Amino acid sequence: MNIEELHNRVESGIASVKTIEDLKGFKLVLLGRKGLFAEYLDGLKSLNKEERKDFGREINSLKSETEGRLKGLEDHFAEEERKREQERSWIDITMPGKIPLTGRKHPITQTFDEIIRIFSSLGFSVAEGPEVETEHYNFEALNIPKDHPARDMQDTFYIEPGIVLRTHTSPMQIRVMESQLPPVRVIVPGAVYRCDHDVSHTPMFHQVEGLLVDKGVRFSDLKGILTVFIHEMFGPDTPVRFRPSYFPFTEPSAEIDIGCVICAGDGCRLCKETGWLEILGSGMVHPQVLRGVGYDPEEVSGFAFGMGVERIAMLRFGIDDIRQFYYHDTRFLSQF
Ligand code: 2NM
Repeated sequence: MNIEELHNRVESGIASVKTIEDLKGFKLVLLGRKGLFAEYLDGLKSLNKEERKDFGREINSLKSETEGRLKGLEDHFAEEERKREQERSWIDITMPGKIPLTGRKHPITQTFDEIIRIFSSLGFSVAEGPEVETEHYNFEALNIPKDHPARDMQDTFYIEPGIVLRTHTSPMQIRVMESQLPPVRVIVPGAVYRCDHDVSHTPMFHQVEGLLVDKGVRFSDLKGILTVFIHEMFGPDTPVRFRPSYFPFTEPSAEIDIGCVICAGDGCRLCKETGWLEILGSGMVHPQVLRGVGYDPEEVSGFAFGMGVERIAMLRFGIDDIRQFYYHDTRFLSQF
């Protein structure tokens, strides 16, 4: 019985183990039921009692030493596998997350919302009406005579004779007055259409017009309400100026300017060196318009006003080309 040889086979076997699979195979060869150690222990039977005791002790001691070393190797491979797994599943928790794309309101919608919020707080209700209108509601009822330049084919989109795309939202104010008695306190937001297209005009744009009719309404009411609106919209320190003007549907009429948001009155390209920006048209509703809807101008009076939403949005957000609103470029629109 050659213990030396068994010893050598253990050593060379362990030295050749490179992987966990090698180890399993080698373990079977050494320690399996029909393995080398089993064979050696079996061989003890052919020895006499004395030799059996000595060899038995040596084999068993080599066996338990070998088992220990194989266990050590097993632990070593398990630890290496654990490290590899850790490496594979490592997550850098300092990496920035993926930011989900979120939609947002169009700057024109945001501006509508703000205008509506302010007038709602002042007791105005909101009415909307048709974009395809009759010439009667769009012009006649508003005291715009047949030969008025606003009627020109160049400005108005005609659908068919007598039917137009509304050029302002005022026809809806007429419809509101026809449908109820004073007091009337309403704003009309919506899309309007004019045949015009350049840096400062798009063929479709948006307006909010407003109307207040009651007993004893005076020009000072117009001034008060619209000054509050401007100070809410552009800040409480915004300078306001009322300038005489003309509209067929109001008398007297005034255009309302605010101090230039760019140069604060010093004069620049935006305000054409005047220091002022026009943002509202307004006036006392013409007696002819009141009579047309069946109101008695001796009994009631009112003021009306109108503003371009794109223009207000451009001033609020510092946008210099109105067409930017309608290119649908989300890189542009997502800035607001
Ligand atoms: C403006 C300016 C001044 C206006 C007048 C009316 C109505 F229906 F009462 F006659 N609606 N809107 C009006 C008045 C509109 O926009 C620049």
